[in-house]
Amino acid sequence: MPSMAAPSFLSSFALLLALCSGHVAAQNKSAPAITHDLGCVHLPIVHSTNVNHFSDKRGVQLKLANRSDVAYYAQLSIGTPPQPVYVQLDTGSFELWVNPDCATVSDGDSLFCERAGRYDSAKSSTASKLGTKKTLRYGIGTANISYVVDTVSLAGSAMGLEKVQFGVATGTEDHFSGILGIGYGVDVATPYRNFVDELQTQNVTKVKAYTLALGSKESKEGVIVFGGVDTSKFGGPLAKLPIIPATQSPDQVPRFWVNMKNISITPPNQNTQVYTNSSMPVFLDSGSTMTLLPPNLTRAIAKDFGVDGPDANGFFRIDCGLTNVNGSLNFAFEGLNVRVPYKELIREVPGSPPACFLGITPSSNFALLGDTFLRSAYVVFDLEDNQIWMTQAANCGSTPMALRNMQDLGSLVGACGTTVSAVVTTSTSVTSPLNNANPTVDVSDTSQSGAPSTGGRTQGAPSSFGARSIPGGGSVFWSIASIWTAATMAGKFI
Ligand SMILES: *[C@@H]1O[C@H](CO)[C@@H](O)[C@H](O)[C@H]1NC(C)=O
Ligand SMILES: *[C@@H]1O[C@H](CO)[C@@H](O)[C@H](O)[C@H]1NC(C)=O
Ligand SMILES: *[C@@H]1O[C@H](CO)[C@@H](O)[C@H](O)[C@H]1NC(C)=O
Ligand SMILES: *[C@@H]1O[C@H](CO)[C@@H](O)[C@H](O)[C@H]1NC(C)=O
Ligand SMILES: *[C@@H]1O[C@H](CO)[C@@H](O)[C@H](O)[C@H]1NC(C)=O
Ligand SMILES: *[C@@H]1O[C@H](CO)[C@@H](O)[C@H](O)[C@H]1NC(C)=O
Ligand SMILES: *[C@@H]1O[C@H](CO)[C@@H](O)[C@H](O)[C@H]1NC(C)=O
Ligand SMILES: CC(=O)N[C@H]1CO[C@H](CO)[C@@H](O)[C@@H]1O
Repeated sequence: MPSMAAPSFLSSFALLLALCSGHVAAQNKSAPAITHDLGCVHLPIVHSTNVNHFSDKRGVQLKLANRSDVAYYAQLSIGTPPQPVYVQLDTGSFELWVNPDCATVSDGDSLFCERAGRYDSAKSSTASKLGTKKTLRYGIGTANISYVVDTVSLAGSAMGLEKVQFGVATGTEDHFSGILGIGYGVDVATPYRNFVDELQTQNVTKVKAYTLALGSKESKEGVIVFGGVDTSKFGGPLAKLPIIPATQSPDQVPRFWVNMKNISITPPNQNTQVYTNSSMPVFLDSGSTMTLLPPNLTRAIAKDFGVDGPDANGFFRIDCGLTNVNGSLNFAFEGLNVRVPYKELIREVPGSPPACFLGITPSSNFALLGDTFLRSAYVVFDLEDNQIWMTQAANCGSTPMALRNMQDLGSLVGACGTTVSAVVTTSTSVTSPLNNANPTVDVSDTSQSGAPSTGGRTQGAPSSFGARSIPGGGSVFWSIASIWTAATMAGKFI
């Protein structure tokens, strides 16, 4: 039996301070900070405030640092002494790896890449190399990794994990940070315990579950709570959606597949219209900047945003003025309707003038809800009971709490008030007096024929996601960290 006790440097307050100074030193070494998350102003260990529902010290809170709206990161500290590294949080893949080759990405991305931090196993007294290698293939890019086992702690947290297996890249293409795959792990998608498995095995979390609140574009900061929830990031109850078992899912890969009932649009005049053929299984993918939907559906939505066709890269360029229009695209699930405000749906690429794109791109191979959806949702991923708990995201403070068991979620009510809730209790449709309708929003699809389009999806080759840059758009890299190809999955138990 390996010793599972928390390393002593992680369990003392003195070393919490050491972690903080390590953090500052790294910022100092790598010139301008990539995050404002400096210093240890709040104790990042989650404390229970409700002893009836929550155990103490069983949730771990990480701050997410956004990089514009391209991808979402968390900071890990790896090794002894700890080396801070930013990794992209990816619900759609399964493994942790670090040290991308920053020379293979574009100028703007390489700077970010370098500042995200690197891990050197030679500088860690607790590192051991396993001598095994693997190639990971993503929707965009590949990574060749060698496996290492080392201590991993959560930046700014006193919680730590010993003997965590992860990859150190020996060569990568098109990756500007390492990736923290937080999908299914041991016995499902990986032959070893992944990061989420280890959190539970080493009793850092009580449950194999975590909560993702990416945060709105405006708030620029979200939170992931491993083993717990943040009740100040939603209002009202959560709706429970079963995760579709891999064997019944469109691509047979164990992802967070759920049944989407329909998509509708609510323009400023409040005249909500449901899109035809918008009922289908979708998976929740924080590793994808964009939401991917079938071409016909994407085109119908794009039309309502005033654009007829995609550009050469498959993106729908839209009027940036729409970010100020009070409308929403709504994603309905059983008992739940998540409203995504235009502002959050639209991908704004900085520049002069800025360019704006519909946050949905067409894909015949995948239906996934990426960051352009997830920013507006509050999602609990329960890898134990294979459930998603979801509602509208809100923000009324910070109340991270640990979960003792997943059943507690059934009676949990968010602190932000029920007016922000997305959970449907009656089927009354609301029609309010009109605001001034926006002339660029032309709702044309009014019918709904609910044939779920489940058939025929296969895992795509990376080339099916080829469009990665927008001419003249500067650094507009987008990410699909998580679409593993069939080759990657086939090799998963090697
Ligand atoms: C984790 O908790 C369980 C149940 O309380 C206990 O049996 C086990 O020994 C603990 N493991 C570690 C590594 O502390
Ligand atoms: C880091 O900060 C310390 C103290 O603020 C300073 O003395 C040192 O020169 C800095 N190092 C670099 C590489 O900037
Ligand atoms: C990964 O390794 C394979 C096999 O050795 C090699 O062909 C490929 O070029 C490597 N890829 C990268 C990005 O280093
Ligand atoms: C909706 O799906 C049906 C059945 O697959 C198809 O015949 C029809 O053309 C689709 N409609 C649109 C607008 O894509
Ligand atoms: C897409 O729409 C066209 C025209 O409405 C229709 O003919 C075609 O069947 C649709 N494709 C799918 C996959 O529904
Ligand atoms: C947007 O529309 C909603 C629903 O009608 C309304 O409650 C809200 O006040 C509107 N906001 C603005 C800024 O007009
Ligand atoms: C959309 O889905 C929701 C949730 O299942 C359902 O209540 C609603 O009736 C659906 N709308 C249409 C037009 O199918
Ligand atoms: C920490 C970080 O990278 N924050 C950035 C989040 O995104 C906005 C733009 O939307 C940047 O201004 C922040 O610097």
